[in-house]
Amino acid sequence: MCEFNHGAHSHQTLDPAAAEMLEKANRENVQTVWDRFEQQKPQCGFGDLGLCCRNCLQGPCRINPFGEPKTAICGADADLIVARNLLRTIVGGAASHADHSYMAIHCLKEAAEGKAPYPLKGVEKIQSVAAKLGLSTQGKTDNELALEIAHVALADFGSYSDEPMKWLTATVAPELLETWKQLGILPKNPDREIRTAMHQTSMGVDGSPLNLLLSSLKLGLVDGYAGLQMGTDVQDILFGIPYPIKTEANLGVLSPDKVNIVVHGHMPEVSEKIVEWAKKLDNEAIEAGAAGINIAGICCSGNEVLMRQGIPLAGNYLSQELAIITGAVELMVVDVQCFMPSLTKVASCYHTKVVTTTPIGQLPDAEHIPFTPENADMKAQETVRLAIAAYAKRDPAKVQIPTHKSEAWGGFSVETIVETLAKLDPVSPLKPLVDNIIAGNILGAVGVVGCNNVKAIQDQQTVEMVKDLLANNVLVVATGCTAHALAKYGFLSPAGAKKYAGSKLLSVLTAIGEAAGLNEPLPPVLHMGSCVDNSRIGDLLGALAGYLSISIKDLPVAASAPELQHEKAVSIGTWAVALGVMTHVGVVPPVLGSPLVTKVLTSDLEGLTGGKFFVETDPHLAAEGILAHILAKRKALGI
Ligand code: MSK
Repeated sequence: MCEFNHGAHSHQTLDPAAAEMLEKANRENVQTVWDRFEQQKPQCGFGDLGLCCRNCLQGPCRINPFGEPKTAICGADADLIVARNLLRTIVGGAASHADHSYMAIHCLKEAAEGKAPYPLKGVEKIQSVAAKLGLSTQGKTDNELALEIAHVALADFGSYSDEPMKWLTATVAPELLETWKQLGILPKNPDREIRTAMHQTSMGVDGSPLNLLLSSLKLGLVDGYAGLQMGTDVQDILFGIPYPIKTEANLGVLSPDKVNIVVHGHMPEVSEKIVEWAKKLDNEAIEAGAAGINIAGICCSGNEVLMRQGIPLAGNYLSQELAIITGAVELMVVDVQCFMPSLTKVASCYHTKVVTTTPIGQLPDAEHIPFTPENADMKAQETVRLAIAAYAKRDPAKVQIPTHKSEAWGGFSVETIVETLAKLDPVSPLKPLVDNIIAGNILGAVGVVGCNNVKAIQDQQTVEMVKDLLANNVLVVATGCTAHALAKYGFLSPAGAKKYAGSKLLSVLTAIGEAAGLNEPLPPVLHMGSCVDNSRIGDLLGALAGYLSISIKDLPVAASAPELQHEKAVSIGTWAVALGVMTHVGVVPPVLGSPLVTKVLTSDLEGLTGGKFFVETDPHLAAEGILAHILAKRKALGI
């Protein structure tokens, strides 16, 4: 199986641990994502520009940006094709997040009814979500209230009325609701919006690029509220609100003498149970000759169990194959989203078992262990025991674990941030933060989120841009694989504050750290969680805008996805733009084939929502653009 002949090409990563594993892959003839990227070159120019249409069987059609043909067989021009393709991309992202959220709601319902073995750990969140939804809490047990919350969520998915989603209207400020109402983009039942958008983009329906772009904004809101917000709220009820917790990041967290299990994907329903049963079955691993069981995370399953349990991060999206190439991973368990179909092929070169767990996320050569909320204990035990059994098959000659790992802090939920600030001002916790923004000690804040993309050097755009932002006293919050990237280079540690933060920002981080009793600064980048946890950033922005009685669009803030790859990153970005946030992307999305769509996204949208996209692949120029935006917002506020 392992007979890939690597051609001469340089592997593209900033991460020394990843580089070490790529050399090992070369020696052992294992193909990786970087090799497959080489094989795809040159990538299709029509696809790159968004000018290819496959929406009917007369096609595929393509538009020539430099001549003829200027229309597809049906008459669709470049603007229409690009706008339709963009909406379908956002539908893909919104559907992923809404389905993720739906799975969590199902689990909450089963747990609250006593049918699934998940004790509800987020009791404070039950109260705050119930209050947000306007539910009476009197005389109700936590389980009764949680069940009612699950029913409100399910009612949004089952609604056939023309009212907008309850979860959305309960979350956002009236002024934002009014903006979205005027634009006609308030989503109703999320499933219906996803269906309608697929219909709208099918052959012979919507011929208006501008109407399709408005629907893109609407689907961004579907992602934001049926996916991110609902998903985070429900997961916090099930698994607890995250609080600051210390861990380590990079491939060096894998253990040379323990059974290594890597959790990968997005669903904490699976990864939390694996962590629970790994602890309970540690003795069985010792009986099998190992020193115990070590769990590490990849992608957002990793973020979920880091945020609540301090499980270390093995790596981000582009490192998933590399974890197996260490030869030290007994088992990788995946659930949904972001796991490469190549995993089983890489695993076949080693002793690693790959386990799939959901009906929609299967791999032909993997072991399928179907998890449900009801059988999760049994299936988690089965999975952990499979890993223990695999330990005996580990080949010491093939084991090479990089030594690289860094200290990293996670768990910065909004609740935690407010609680920490309350140490400085118990009456008005946001005041110290806002005062420091007004005084210029914190110039602004940027949410840096998203993935790795093989088109960019792994982690480089993220690291270089964030360095520039921090040096200019901009506070950074991070989620997803970007948080992993920053964790690897020390940005999520107190030492990172001294190394990377500008002097004014450092003094604020030090003051907050001391007030919180840490005796050291807060990390300069606050890890707020997984992809769905981007809702926490939205909540923080809403709270700051509310405190100042201004709109989110007027805050000196921005968002950035320097290395995005997934459709979800595009739909999250669209939600951020709908909120009024300028959103940088460091990989050019396939829209440049339409001057109209490009202009609307990067300019005209600002007149509608206050937000827009900013495309820049150079990390230093990206930081410059973001800083200019923050300074302009400060000037407009008179600060
Ligand atoms: S896992 S969507 S590669 S952040 Fe959320 Fe990472 Fe992007 Fe997947």
